[in-house]
Amino acid sequence: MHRPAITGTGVFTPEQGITNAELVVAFNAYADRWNAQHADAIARGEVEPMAHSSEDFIVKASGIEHRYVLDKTGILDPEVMHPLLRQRSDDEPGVMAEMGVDAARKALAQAGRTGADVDAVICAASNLERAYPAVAIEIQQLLGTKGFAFDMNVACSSATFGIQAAADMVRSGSIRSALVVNPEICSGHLEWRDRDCHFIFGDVATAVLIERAEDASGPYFEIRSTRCATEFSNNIRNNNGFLRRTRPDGLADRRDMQFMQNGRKVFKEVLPMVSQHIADHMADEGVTAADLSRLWLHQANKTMNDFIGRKVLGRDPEPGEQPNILQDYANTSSAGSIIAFSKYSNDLRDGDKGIICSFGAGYSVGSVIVERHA
Ligand code: CO8
Repeated sequence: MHRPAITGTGVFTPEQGITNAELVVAFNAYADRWNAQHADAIARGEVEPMAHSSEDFIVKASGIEHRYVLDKTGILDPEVMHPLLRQRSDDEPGVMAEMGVDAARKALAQAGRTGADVDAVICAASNLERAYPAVAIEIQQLLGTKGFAFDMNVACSSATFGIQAAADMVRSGSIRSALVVNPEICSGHLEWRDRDCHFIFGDVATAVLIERAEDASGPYFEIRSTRCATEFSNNIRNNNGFLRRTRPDGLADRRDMQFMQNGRKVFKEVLPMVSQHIADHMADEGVTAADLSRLWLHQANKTMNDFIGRKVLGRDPEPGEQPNILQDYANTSSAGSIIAFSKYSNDLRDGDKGIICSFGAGYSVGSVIVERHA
């Protein structure tokens, strides 16, 4: 048996960003147009007018102030209201592979490695841009890694579940190293025309390199233990899929072909599930709150993270103990906790411990207990 360790992390951040102010202006213009187009039906009481969105609500309800996206022009155009990405030929890298490779190269550079040192690539993300061939295999080819590659999807928990899969393979000895890559193009499956959720998501890609601890050439985070759990729920759902054209109105502009959630229910049901999950994981590993230097939580909602931080530590987290990045990146699905880990972990000292934790659609929860070796 070997000790798996995270030896490098990388984040690809898109060049374009959207502030809440820009987002609300575009949404309200869209709502005004829609109300004008449906003025008669609204007057007859057949449909409700669309209400305006508000910056104050967004910050108060979520803590989100800004998001990065691959294309803001389409999203902010009231006649379009979704990103516009060019069609790429099959001979050039796909967009998910391209952003994943950028994050992966940064992770490899941090660890002092090249693609040739890697035995496996897992592309773990909420959505995949095509059915096949696997995006992971394209990343494998672009990086020149050895061995094998595969895609997996556990929505918001894709990264932590991917880390467990890779860590288990490294631990057992079937591979020496793996890249877990998380290209999340959340703007592609967000319904920008729905004020209940139009502010929630952003785009990003993250990567972690996992190697045997004895192979590490610099400081690393030993993966002490991982734990994954799932419980079926329809409260976060997207019905788009490969059977779409087989259904009578499958190609229609249907609301359920984009991200949908019952945010209040998710909030109420996921909080106790996550708090208990982390508490059980820590107890089974003999880790107490006093042993933890940092929590890198899923980045969906600031109030939710404050609550989980208090539950896990038994007190209000000190500034920096539970870093949030959602104010800048919004919810980036599985990548959120990895962005936080990548940006806020280098200051930890030898022996310091922390927990990476994701939660969301499925429902799914994944926790990874790590220990710094400097
Ligand atoms: N502006 C102004 N008012 C608004 C707006 C808006 N934009 N939106 C809603 N309101 C109004 C509502 O209409 C409602 O009015 P009323 O009280 O009159 O009915 C009022 O504000 C309150 O609305 P809510 O009850 O919906 O507001 P909440 O306080 O619950 O906040 C949140 C909404 C922020 C969504 C909150 O419920 C939340 O964060 N819940 C947790 C959600 C969560 O963690 N989800 C997991 C996300 S899934 C994930 O991370 C990955 C999924 C897979 C990837 C998908 C990628 C696209």
